[in-house]
Amino acid sequence: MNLDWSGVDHVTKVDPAKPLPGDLDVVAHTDLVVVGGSDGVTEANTIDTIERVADAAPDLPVLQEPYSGSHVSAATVDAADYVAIPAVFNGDRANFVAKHVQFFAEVGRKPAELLGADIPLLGDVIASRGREAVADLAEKVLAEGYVVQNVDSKAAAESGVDRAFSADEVAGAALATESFYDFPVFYVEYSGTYGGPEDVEAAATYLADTALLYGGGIESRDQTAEVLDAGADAVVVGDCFHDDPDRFLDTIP
Ligand code: 1GP
Repeated sequence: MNLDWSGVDHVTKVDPAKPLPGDLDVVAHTDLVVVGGSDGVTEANTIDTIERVADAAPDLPVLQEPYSGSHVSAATVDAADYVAIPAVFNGDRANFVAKHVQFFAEVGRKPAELLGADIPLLGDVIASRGREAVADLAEKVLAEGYVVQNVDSKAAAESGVDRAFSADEVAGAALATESFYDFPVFYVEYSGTYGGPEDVEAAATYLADTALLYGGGIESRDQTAEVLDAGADAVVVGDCFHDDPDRFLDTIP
């Protein structure tokens, strides 16, 4: 599954565990919202955040980006347009393979609980309706190849990252994302600090069909421009949306 990234060059990452800005209407200036964080996220605060963003900007596409299957439910799948699931190349095994197997095993085992489908508990009917319910979720799943480059961030701690990749390794991860894993998104994550254009340039070399996102420390239009000029399809802005709405508006290209 992929969304149409043409026309999306500014993404806002809204953390359900952080207070929202007083004037939430500023969110309408972005092109797409990702709801997710690295600490303190729950199903309940995810739904609340998706609903508040939808009230402020009804036409904005919203991705839920969980770091645990416990954030995903029938209600969140229903509320979000997509469920973006990170696979962290420089993370530990849990964050490239194990969490995903666990999540999809849960979907297969309990599709009714997860997806809210009314599934009779008998024979072949379970199998066929269960597959339909799973297909509903699969329609919304968006796999993201990730590199987490700020080893001091909560995102690094959550995904078991203890070493940033070199630019060559970032390029290799991007190439693998497009030509081997076939994920629709590659995400260079510098969460909390500005990483500059180098990794984006390295990744962009190998990406033709994969959307290239950069997030981390963006606080100005100049930084947005630098990252987009380096080859990113979109920048992702997080902290400054929560902390300083005026500065946030200055990151819009
Ligand atoms: C975090 O990439 C996003 O997941 C955005 O980073 O919070 O540093 O803007 P910042």
